[in-house]
Amino acid sequence: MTVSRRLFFALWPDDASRRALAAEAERLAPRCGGYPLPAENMHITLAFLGSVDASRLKPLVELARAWPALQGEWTLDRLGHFSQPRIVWAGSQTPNAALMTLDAELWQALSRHGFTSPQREFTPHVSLVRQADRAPPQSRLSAPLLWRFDHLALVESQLDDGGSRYRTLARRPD
Ligand code: 2AM
Repeated sequence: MTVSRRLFFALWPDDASRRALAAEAERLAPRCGGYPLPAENMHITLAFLGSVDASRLKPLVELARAWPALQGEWTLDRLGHFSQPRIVWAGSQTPNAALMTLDAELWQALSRHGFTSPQREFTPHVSLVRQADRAPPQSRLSAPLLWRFDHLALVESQLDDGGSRYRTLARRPD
């Protein structure tokens, strides 16, 4: 029997940023419908791999562990709404070159392991509210947030009764 795992590469913010994002999610959920995501789930997905056969996991763990040290910053200052997946998210007004480069480099490395990057453009975002029927009443985050990223993580997503649960399988640095 083949076992598959739902995998993605992501950046996780520090505790203070997570709490600030969770507070924003709590504030927005009643206005947009839907439910706020908890602080521990706040992240930005770089490369979503989807369902991956477990036999392909080892090179992904190695890739994550061998990734060069990261040092970048991202200012989150805007809110948005993806109407199809019904998500309210936080992101930035101006594209972040470091994040775009990191995403492109990651997909380049992943292509050597047979993974193909999606056709659609990468929109860096942190999901705040799921099943959101309405866009946020304003397009600005209530207070801009500076996120310093330094950890690339390979993460497994597991669905349970309470929603998605994320487990870090490898990260660099440890
Ligand atoms: P989302 O927050 O915008 O839904 C685990 O599911 C992570 O992978 C989430 O951050 C989720 O993004 C992202 N994700 C889920 N399905 C995806 C897809 N088809 N393409 C890109 N990212 C996806």
